[in-house]
Amino acid sequence: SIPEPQREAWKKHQVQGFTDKDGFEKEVVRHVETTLARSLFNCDEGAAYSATSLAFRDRLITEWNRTQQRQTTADTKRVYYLSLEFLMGRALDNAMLNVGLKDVARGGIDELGFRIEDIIEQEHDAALGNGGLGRLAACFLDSLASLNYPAWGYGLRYRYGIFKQEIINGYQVEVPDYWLDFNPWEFPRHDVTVDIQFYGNVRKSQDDNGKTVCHWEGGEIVTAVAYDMPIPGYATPSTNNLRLWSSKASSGEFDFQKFNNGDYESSVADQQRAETISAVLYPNDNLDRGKELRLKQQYFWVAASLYDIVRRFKKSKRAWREFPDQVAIQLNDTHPTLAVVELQRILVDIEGLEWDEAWNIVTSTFGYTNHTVLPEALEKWPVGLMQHLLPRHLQIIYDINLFFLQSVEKKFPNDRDILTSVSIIEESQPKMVRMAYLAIVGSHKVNGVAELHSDLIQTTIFKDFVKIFGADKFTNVTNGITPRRWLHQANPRLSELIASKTGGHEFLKDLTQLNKLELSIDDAAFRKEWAEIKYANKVRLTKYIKKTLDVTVNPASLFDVQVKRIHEYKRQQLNIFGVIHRYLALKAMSPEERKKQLPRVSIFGGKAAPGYWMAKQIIHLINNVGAVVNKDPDIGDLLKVIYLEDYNVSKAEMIVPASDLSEHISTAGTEASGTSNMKFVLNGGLIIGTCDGANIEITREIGQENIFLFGTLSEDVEDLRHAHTYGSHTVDADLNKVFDAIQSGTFGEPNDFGAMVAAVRDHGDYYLVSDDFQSYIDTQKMVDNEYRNQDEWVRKCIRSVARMGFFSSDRCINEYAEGIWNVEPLALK
Ligand code: 7GP
Repeated sequence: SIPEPQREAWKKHQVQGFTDKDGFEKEVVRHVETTLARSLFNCDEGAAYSATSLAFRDRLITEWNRTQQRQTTADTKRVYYLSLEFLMGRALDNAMLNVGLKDVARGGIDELGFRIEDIIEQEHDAALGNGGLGRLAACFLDSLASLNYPAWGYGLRYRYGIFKQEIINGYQVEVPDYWLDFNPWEFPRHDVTVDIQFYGNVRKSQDDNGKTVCHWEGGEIVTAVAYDMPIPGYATPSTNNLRLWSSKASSGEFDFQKFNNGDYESSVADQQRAETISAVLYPNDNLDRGKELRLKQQYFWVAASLYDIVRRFKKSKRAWREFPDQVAIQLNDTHPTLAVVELQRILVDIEGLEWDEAWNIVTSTFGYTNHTVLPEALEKWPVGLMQHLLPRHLQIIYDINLFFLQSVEKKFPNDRDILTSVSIIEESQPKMVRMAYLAIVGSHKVNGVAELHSDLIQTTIFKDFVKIFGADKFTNVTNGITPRRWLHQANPRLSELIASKTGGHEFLKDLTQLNKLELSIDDAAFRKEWAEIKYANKVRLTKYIKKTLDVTVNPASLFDVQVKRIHEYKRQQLNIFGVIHRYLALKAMSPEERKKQLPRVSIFGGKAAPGYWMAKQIIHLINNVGAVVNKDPDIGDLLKVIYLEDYNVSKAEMIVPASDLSEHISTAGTEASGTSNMKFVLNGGLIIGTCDGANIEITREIGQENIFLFGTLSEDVEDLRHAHTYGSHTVDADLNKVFDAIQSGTFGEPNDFGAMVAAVRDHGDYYLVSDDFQSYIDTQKMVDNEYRNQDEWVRKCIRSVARMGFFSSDRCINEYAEGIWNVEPLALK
């Protein structure tokens, strides 16, 4: 650092960042003219977006520097959130609002000849995630910064985020999402690199004291380069860091010999092979595919992150046993579990600690969050692959397992069954490493993401571990969402109305303040304004539907929305069968009877994993139903079926505020929590849902009179599945009529949907669509009836919003901080 006498010059010129319109405009013009090398003659909306973003980025980075400096001097404990996915969405609007300068920017941009809304729309979503788990990580970063926790996110800088979805002739088509063309929000740190080793072999030697030391040698080296994204807190200068690693060939790797021999092609090929590691996000949600490149990604990211964390710790010159006092690492599902092994390797092989001492440090450092009980999502890696790619790590895993099983044997002598059931190595053909078990053994706390889910992991998939470690190791932290993005940013008018009734914007920092809204519930003018805002949000979505799909929908209809990844367990098929049932019923009515019906728009959106055939069939059926229903003159406004292409975070910000009713209808016990359910209710929409995930806690908070629950309970699911397979399984008449319509070609080629129908009718109906169909239809009828009474409906919405305070990710992060990480906030002075 700079010596004391010269620091004066630095202090004098310290960047301050703009605070008013003039200052903002000056920064924008400077960036347009110098950074972008343009002028007022060729500044289009894209350039105006870039310059605006750069102006805000400059501000953020000064706060970032101060925050990091403060954290280093205070030498307090930091949290590291390791996640393979961060579904951030757009950054500009969020930065403007969190810094509190959106109005300043609006005025300035207006004077420079643009509209702020158009500028915001220029930004490409940072879509480095699939669905729930990735978006949760993004909400957590917002809360960590807003609550002044010293925290870093660590992830991978994919060149291609989640694919862009196009719907062509009713089918999903995937298009690559190259999002890095120009990204003003990242700082490449070409000086922060880590060399990561793969393959090779392990050599043993004796040190001076006769102790065996392992050396991992040979193999190949790939370099990790850091890219930082500043994460601004809301209404606080605290600005945290999201560090994403990008892979490139190490300078040693670039084969100059080959190059000089004229084998230019193959030396470039080596380079490309290295870059492949961070090239693409695996597009699966709730599914593990076990590809070698995926394991490479995991180790690459985990090893680079740990190297960084350890390097930072070592600067403090503290003793190793103090590591867990300085560092908490959260494993976002099992994807980063190799971090457990890597830290043990660093401590034992490189730092020379004894095994037990090292293992104590490791287990005190890590916490593990489980996000699903679906068996197809639980990660396992073949022992052979692990041996090949990470030979030393496999040895360490075997040792961890050995010591663990020895402790189990002591506790449960002569119980062979428990040993096989909890072994980290599954004795299958081929043998597999069970990553969830490794994560449990390597962490001091394991949590689920909603009460039901946390109960289920403790009584089903991890029940033997509860016997071994005791119930204290297992806990629940119900998910939450950030009210900044999901209310203030997505629904500015509602946010202002709430502010006017609750005494300012305090609720954005303490969401429980929403309860003050109940005091205004009898105020007719307030309810009227509330309803007007919902209507305006629906009009906005109506225009978008017209523009993108050329379908006219009536904004006075009930907007019924299901947007999320397409998955059989989430049961979009139940929804579309219900839509078909409604269509058939309308068709069978007389014109007079039809006039009495309530118009409804069924809106779907979401991506299917490219390899998930059945999910793609579901998308196809929804689109085919839309094609028939939307142009049926008998139906008109009474029913429209809309498939919104390429559902993502920025589209969610438009869709969520426009919903009257949203669907969260998973088979009970399958949706760990769900988080969009919280977003919809927070925006004044009611929900129809099953007794699953966080729906249960939402019901407890808002009252069962404000939610439409239906369907099988999770404790009955097993018996029903058993009965389907071993008893006689019949499908009720209404659902059969739906199937008949599909199979008679009403919605296109019947063969296309044969497997979908057969899954329910002939193949055991694993997701219990037939069991829940009738109660679903009946509940939808109740929805129609209740929607007719608009005054009462609006009251329900207001009451629900007033009671949603619990579901802020701020509450959630405070629970992690206290119960798992043991970290304290550290505000800037
Ligand atoms: C999701 C769960 O499906 C969802 O219910 C939950 O709200 C969300 O995590 C956040 O906790 N899980 C995933 O996205 C996922 O891919 C497998 O889990 C690792």
